[in-house]
Amino acid sequence: MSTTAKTDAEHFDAIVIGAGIAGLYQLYRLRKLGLSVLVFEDAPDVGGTWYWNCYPGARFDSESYSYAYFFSKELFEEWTWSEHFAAQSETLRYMRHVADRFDLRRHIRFNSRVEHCAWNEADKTWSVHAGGGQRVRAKYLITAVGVLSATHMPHLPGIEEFKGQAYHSSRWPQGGVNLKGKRVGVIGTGSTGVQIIQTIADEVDRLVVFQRTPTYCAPLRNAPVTAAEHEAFSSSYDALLERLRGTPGGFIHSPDERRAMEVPENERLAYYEKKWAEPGFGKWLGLYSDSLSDPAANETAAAFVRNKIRQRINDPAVAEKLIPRNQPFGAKRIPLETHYYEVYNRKNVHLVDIRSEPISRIYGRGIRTSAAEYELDVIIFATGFDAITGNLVRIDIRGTEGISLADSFKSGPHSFMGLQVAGFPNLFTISGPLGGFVFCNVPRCLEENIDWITDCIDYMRSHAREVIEPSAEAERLWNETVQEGVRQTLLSGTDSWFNGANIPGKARAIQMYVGGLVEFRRLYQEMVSKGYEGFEFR
Ligand code: NA7
Repeated sequence: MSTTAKTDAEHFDAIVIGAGIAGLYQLYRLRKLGLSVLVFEDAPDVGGTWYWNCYPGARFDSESYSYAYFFSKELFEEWTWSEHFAAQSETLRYMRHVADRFDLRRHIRFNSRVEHCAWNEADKTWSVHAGGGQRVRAKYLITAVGVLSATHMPHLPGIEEFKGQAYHSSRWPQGGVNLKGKRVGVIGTGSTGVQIIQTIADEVDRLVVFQRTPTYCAPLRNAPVTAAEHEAFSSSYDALLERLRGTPGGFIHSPDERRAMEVPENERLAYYEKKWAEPGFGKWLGLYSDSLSDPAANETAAAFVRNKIRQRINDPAVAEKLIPRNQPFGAKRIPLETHYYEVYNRKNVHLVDIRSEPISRIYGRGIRTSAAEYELDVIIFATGFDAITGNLVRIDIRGTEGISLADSFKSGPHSFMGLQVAGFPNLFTISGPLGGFVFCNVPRCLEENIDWITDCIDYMRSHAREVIEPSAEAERLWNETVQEGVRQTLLSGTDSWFNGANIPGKARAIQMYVGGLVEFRRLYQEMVSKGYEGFEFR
């Protein structure tokens, strides 16, 4: 039985931190197992990333049907997505529906930020302190804190002097912001900046985009889902699930097995054109098998995309600023866009390349660069996230030796398969660092990660095991596997949130296993079949 009453001595089987996509499903699974579960959620509602990121233009870059939960066939079949790539408001509505349909809310405490967690070796429990003086204990602590949710706000001098409105995209006011007729500056041109810029350009009086690194963007090609398409999707649950489980990233897209240079140039270009014309990530994840590992193969795709970008921009000088140089195509996540490049053909839009014209400070009326002053009413920081580990290290989590997770990760994250961290018993980290449940279509990975955790807890209960923790040696060997995988790709050489390079002071280290979900599944299943090899039980 669960209780949500607030007393000092509250004890649960499991505490879950976060009520986003992961937290809701983890709650559902553990409750089914008969555990008492309490979920702490910082926000006043469910949704996680999809609650906070309500900025203009926020939407999926995965196909809606592939992003939905698959744990309930009935849920899958009864929900109708209105667009192939749904907008944030629709996704949040879906998540609220899931919370209500499965009666999950009564186990969730909203407006409750977890501040401190400490392992007690004596009674083998976690004590958890959350906002408002809440104190609880639990045998298992599960973080469902999101991969992209710890806001990265750059330290720009003078930021506090700005007299207008300033927002980070991931803390956008829930009621929206009226940008009509305003002078708006956007800092950041990753997926978020791109979505904002293309959405607000024709509404604002003047838009100034501050770009540090140009990014390869590719067309999303969104469209409404027709009644016939909905019919086809909702009756294809089994086939779709099988397809998603067979691709490296849990997306519907998978690469052509051939190597790029094996394919005659004409045929290769025709293939790139075909992918370009299709919706979604096929133009990134559906290229050749060596597109993200062989520089020559990659360059064929990069040149193709550079050409596509150039064709869409009227002013060649602006085009040159927007075209990435010395950067492999797809070594960081590709923003999918709708008329993004055409925005720069508008008279009210100005692009500032802050590598050649650096921001010197923010001042009362706007942003000052080395070359000019830009007067602004609103500044939007689309500057991304301290990804994967950010929200873990912002909570004071103390393991067996009293060492914090933040200190433990100082020289780079460590874990065994992203599932657990040595020194932190009975702590399960959903989408944890160095794991194989990160580089993917997020819900597909999360469901699989959560199924693993739930099965593990079930195993512990049926085998009278109280504590599970990976060995330091297992972590060391796993890290070698991760690093070996990364060496075979172009990912580590490109600055991005994949390797922590976007956060000043963060150890630059790849933060995830990149060998693909299919191979990762094989590895973790083998580990389980060998009696959870690499873990120690007490
Ligand atoms: P990203 O992809 O990390 O993009 C952040 C953007 O902000 C990127 O253009 C950065 O430039 C820029 N940035 C970051 N810090 C600064 C400073 N200090 N000054 C100027 N510009 C800066 O985050 P998003 O939110 O767009 O997307 C994250 C993921 O969410 C995305 O991959 C999808 O999976 C959904 P940089 O490139 O680092 O030079």
